[in-house]
Amino acid sequence: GKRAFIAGIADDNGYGWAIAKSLAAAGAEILVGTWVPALNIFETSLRRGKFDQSRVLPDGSLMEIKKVYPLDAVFDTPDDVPEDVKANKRYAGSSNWTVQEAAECVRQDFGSIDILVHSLANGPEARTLSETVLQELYSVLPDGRSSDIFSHFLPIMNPGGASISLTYIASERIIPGYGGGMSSAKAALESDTRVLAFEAGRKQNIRVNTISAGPLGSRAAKAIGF
Ligand code: ZID
Repeated sequence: GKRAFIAGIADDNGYGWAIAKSLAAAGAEILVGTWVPALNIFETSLRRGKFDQSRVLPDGSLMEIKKVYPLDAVFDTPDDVPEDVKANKRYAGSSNWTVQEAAECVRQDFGSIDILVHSLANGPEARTLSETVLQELYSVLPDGRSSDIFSHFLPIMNPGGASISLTYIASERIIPGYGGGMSSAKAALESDTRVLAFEAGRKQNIRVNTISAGPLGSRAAKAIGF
């Protein structure tokens, strides 16, 4: 079977969860990358069965998540993490959550993956962090980090594998309300996708695509009033 790593699941309402379910239904093994501050509640909810109803697959079985990795895609390597984030209570309890370290942990645990899913958006949780951290977050939106995620996970991807991310038509057309860096982050994501598809396709026979998604009442969508 195939092994998939899905970055960007912290509840059962978003695209990441739905994609994970489709992959699980098709027989893939599911690994998940969850935003560090949301990790505790996500794992607790999973363990307590809060998501059991939405874990049901078409054959009646429940989707198994093989392992949940803490991840903060804003930070490429440990050197990129500012002191106030390191000291933040919600981060100090977890380790190895930069993109580079998460990819290395997956490699140590499982060797390789076949499918990489980038389903990151800017969570409303960001608003509860300090102003300084907030500024850092807005200057490097997770959407804009797709090439970092890709460059660290590509080396552990098997030839013939595939990567997808989620984009939005606001990259090309004016969608009122979809501003503040979000439309340009999607434009960057689409541009990165084209370049990465060319490079990774030639070097490693890996497909790179982004899907322009329709509206879904996820946490991120509600946070921006969509
Ligand atoms: P979600 O909140 O379920 O998923 C985003 C995840 O990213 C959450 O689990 C966060 O915790 C996590 N996250 C945030 N920051 C970080 C970080 N630094 N490190 C690690 N994880 C982090 O929301 P979702 O499922 O809506 O978002 C998934 C992807 O779909 C995002 O790239 C969206 O931009 C994209 N997308 C969503 C929608 C939508 O409607 N939900 C649309 C298009 C694209 C869209 O906005 N008409 C109007 C609007 C839209 C489409 C049509």
